Amino acid sequence: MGIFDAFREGLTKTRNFVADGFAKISARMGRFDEEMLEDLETLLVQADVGVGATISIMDAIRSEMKRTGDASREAVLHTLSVQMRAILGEKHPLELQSGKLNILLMVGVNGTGKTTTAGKLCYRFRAEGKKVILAAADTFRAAAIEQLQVWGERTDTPVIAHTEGSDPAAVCFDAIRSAQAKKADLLIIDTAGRLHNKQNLMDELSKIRRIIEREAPDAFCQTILIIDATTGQNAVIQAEVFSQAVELTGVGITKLDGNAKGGVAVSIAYSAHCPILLAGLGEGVSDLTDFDPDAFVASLLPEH
Ligand SMILES: Nc1nc2c(ncn2[C@@H]2O[C@H](COP(=O)(O)OP(=O)(O)OP(=O)(O)O)[C@@H](O)[C@H]2O)c(=O)[nH]1
Ligand SMILES: [Mg+2]
Repeated sequence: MGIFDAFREGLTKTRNFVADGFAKISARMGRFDEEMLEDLETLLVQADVGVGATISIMDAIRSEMKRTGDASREAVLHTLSVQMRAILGEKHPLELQSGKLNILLMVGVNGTGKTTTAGKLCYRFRAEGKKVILAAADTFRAAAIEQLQVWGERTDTPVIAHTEGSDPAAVCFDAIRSAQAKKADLLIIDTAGRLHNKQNLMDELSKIRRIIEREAPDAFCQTILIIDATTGQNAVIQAEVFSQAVELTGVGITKLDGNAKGGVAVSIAYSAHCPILLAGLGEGVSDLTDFDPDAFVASLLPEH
């Protein structure tokens, strides 16, 4: 499946919500009036585009209408699409550097999809012929270690794990040593779900970072915050707070499928100041793609 089709299929519920809402508003009259613009504003906020991004989009729509005198459905939709695209910025695919060890550190709050995304990334990079190792640095629950081991089996990837309750930084130490000995291309570290206000968990993350810097100073390390689209504006707050606490390379947004909250990507791009790298569009092993702003906007809005 091409990237446009993947987004289109994954974002069906959000598109239905936004496109149906837009159709209802624009069906009232041929031209947009102030009441219709206000309804469009409400629709965007309901689709989790966020208040800040929505205001900026609506300001642009109003001033473009004033400038051109064109208040048609097509003109409004065009400006909406251009503005969303501008907020989302350039495409930032997740890339590895060749000839050295790459490390991906998966962070985020509970249940956002860190382990699943780590597994999907294994699948993707194994398919590209890369030598990959998984580190089970979520030692909080035995089930978390087992869950990662299942992904290891599924993707034919070795998993470095200790027992439940052991030191996550020690797991990382062993995993780095193993990755170096095997000349692996990529080490993916799965961490425990943490709340940004839980100081001990944030400290644990800093300790992992220090181990990486000490033991693998030449590695190319990327820290990816995994956020769950279904949590709407809460996801935006997580992105803001985590980007202040740890040096984030970018964000992966999961669960863009199956709900009407896909607009949250626009909200995150508007407020979090860090690129969206990945999109989770389902639970399957191949339901992960690089975040593609063009495909995203085309999938969210009605045809025009
Ligand atoms: N529909 C859908 N479900 C997803 C996606 N990504 C993850 N999930 C599901 O979300 C649930 C939680 O995923 P996990 O990968 O266990 O999340 P986690 O962040 O590792 O959770 P903790 O380790 O408890 O912090 C699982 O049931 C996954 O199958 C996605 O892109 N789409
Ligand atoms: Mg997990």
